[in-house]
Amino acid sequence: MSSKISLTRYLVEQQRVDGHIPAQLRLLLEVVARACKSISRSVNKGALGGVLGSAESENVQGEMQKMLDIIANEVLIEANEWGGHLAAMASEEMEGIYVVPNRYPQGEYLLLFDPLDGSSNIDVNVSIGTIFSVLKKPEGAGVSEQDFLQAGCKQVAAGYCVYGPQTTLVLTVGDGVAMFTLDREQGSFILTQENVKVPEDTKEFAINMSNMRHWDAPIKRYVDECLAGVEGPRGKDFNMRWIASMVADVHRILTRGGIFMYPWDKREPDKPGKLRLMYEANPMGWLIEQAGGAATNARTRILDIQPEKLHQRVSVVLGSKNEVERVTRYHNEA
Ligand code: P6P
Repeated sequence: MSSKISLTRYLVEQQRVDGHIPAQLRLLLEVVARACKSISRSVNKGALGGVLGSAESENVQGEMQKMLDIIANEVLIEANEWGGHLAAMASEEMEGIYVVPNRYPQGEYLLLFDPLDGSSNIDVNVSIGTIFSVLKKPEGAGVSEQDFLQAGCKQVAAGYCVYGPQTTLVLTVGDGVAMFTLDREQGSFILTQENVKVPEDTKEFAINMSNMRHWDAPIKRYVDECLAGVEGPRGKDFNMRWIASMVADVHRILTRGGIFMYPWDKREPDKPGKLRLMYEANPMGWLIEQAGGAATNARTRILDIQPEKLHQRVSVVLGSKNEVERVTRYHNEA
């Protein structure tokens, strides 16, 4: 019987065999995974845990917070602040960075996260998830928000945990993408897929179609051609999915291919898009690239974007390489 490989063993081997990740980064990732297990327990309790519904407060994005948003944020902060591997954290739910208190040793990594992405799905029992990204703190004493403003290509680890029919942790440390499914009886994440690959072509697109009248012409051209099906210029029929939970949509694409789009639209012309660069687009973009896909802002590679603000937004087109490149081509031709 093939021995089950736990997340711990996978990370130890990435550290020892491949010399790929330092011990401090391995420890950080194990702490994040444990925090995700704890969040999964709260999510799975739902109404029984008294954790559904609104928290009657707004986050820095001006969005109504759900109680589980706040719980997930606190779980990640409390799990990671004492271990000595982090200097500071940044979260979608907090305006400024959270510097590790002086009573704990400061480490060399920076952790960014969207503690519970897809909040609008919490109360209707649809998959949600935690997205995380790890950067190295620049040399020098202390830590500031400026230290976080690194392009996505500087990430040293990225991943998400999707809380769905299974709780699955998906991770890259720059050596491909691996998936770990939570074995609740043992309480450990077990390796269930490695060397994840996104097919270069697809027949499945994901976008919120209710925004169609607000899109720019190249996006409209691309979607119209998908809708035209086999009689249209693409010569094939397409399927559509939109879960309105980026983690769930990206997980489907990593599992069977597809293209995900949350483009700029004219409702808020001064904003490049809805999704956040640092703790949504960058980690998801790196995972997709590590699995052989592509991730752009409809024109240029997401991981090359030099951030100017911690919570800055970005347009996102990611997934099967040939489809993402087609969207870029249509923007260049416009
Ligand atoms: P809409 C969830 O709120 C989120 O940030 C992503 O997870 C998701 O892809 C998107 O917003 C859904 O946005 O406008 O379709 O509700």
